[in-house]
Amino acid sequence: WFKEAIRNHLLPILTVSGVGGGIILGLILRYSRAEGWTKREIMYVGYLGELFLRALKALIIPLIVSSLVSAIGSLDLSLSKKIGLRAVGYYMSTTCLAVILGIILVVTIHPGRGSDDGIQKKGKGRVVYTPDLLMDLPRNLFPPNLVQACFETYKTVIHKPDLSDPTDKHTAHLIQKYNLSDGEMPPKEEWPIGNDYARAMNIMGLVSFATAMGLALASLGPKGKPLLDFFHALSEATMVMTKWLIWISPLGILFLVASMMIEMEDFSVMLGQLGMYFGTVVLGIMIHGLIVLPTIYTVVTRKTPFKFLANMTQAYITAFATASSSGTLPVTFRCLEENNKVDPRVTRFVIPIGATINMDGTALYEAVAAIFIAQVRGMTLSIGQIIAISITATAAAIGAAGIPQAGLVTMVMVLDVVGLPAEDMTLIIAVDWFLDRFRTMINVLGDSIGAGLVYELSKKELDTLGNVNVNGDLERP
Ligand code: DAS
Repeated sequence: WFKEAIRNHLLPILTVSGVGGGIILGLILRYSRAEGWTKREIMYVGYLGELFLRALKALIIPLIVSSLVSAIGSLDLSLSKKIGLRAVGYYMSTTCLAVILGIILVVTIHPGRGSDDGIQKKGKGRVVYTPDLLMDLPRNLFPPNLVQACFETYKTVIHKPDLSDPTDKHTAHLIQKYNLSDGEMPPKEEWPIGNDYARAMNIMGLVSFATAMGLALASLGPKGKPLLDFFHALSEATMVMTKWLIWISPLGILFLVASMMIEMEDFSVMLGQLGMYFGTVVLGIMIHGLIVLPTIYTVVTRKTPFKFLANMTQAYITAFATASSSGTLPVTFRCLEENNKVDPRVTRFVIPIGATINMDGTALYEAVAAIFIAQVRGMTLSIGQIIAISITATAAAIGAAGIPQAGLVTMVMVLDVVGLPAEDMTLIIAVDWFLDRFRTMINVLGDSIGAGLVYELSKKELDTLGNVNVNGDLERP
């Protein structure tokens, strides 16, 4: 028991000590030099953390594609199409509701308040940081960023943009990315238009391609098995790599927090903001989990949800403790089938795919976090950017796997959509491991209610399906 407890709780202990160590190291460094730090030196302090973030970025594409293709490819399409459509319809609608709820809350509560004058804006009044890409190259040696590095090398070294000409689209990108304080930021309307949408649609495109590939493999049946096994193995391997990264994260967090402590202008404002942000996420999760989802269950099944929800308690507790929807699967199955008497033919079909693509808690969290960071940076987001964020948060939640802090991995792409650098995750990384437990609990709750709901609606189809034999496999009629 003791070993199990340590393994389950060692990571949070390491993460909290990483944050604590980062704060102490950052304060020592900050007050050890009266003349302050240049942006480049701050970059050196945060360097290991930066590498950690780049490694996270490198995992995004393999994680999303493999977890989606592997989950959807395993669907048994010969089963009732109606059950599948009901399940996917429920997943998409509840995920969208979660994102909309998150955006309404974060825009009304405005947790990033207090830095409207952008005091947390990076690089304000700092030494000009020239984009020395040769120095940057080691940071970019991960696949997705390699292309970006070449592109930036072209723009900076070969193209040599004239920084005084704000209409040059490369200049605007570099000014924004490197906080160059030479030329003032060009007015918003001159920035490269549409890039927010473009990036959001890229990610949605990736998710829809992976979904289509999964459905194609599922429809191929035995012929698709070799390729499907490849994606299963890729998914397992990517999750192992993500777990390795998550175990290294305390070290990365230490240096990221240290570099943030050096350059942060006003602690009390930041702590207040972080508290408000934490409250916003938990409030959203509670509203979604205790009001929205049970209401949907009641309206659709005409039954009160209390008994059903009470029977799932063990699953919520496991989800909170492990911060992993996939890790909670065995308990979710048992609670649904033994306590709530949901037919195994439905749970076997709905739950495995739900654990991967139906993550309401994560979707809400990604939207809130990205908009919160923009607020802290003093950025005013246009409605178009908020729509781009909601599209990307939905795609990020669908693509995230049900493992600890998977939401952190996909958060990088939500920030990227509105041009926020991945380093800005440092603002929320300190509380992410704890919020992960809340969002995982809601992810599992959403999957369970989905199974219960689909079961209630599919009773008449169930006699057309096969029976589940003693070892839980489906036998067609
Ligand atoms: N921990 C993930 C899960 O298992 C959720 C997340 O990281 O956002 O659902």
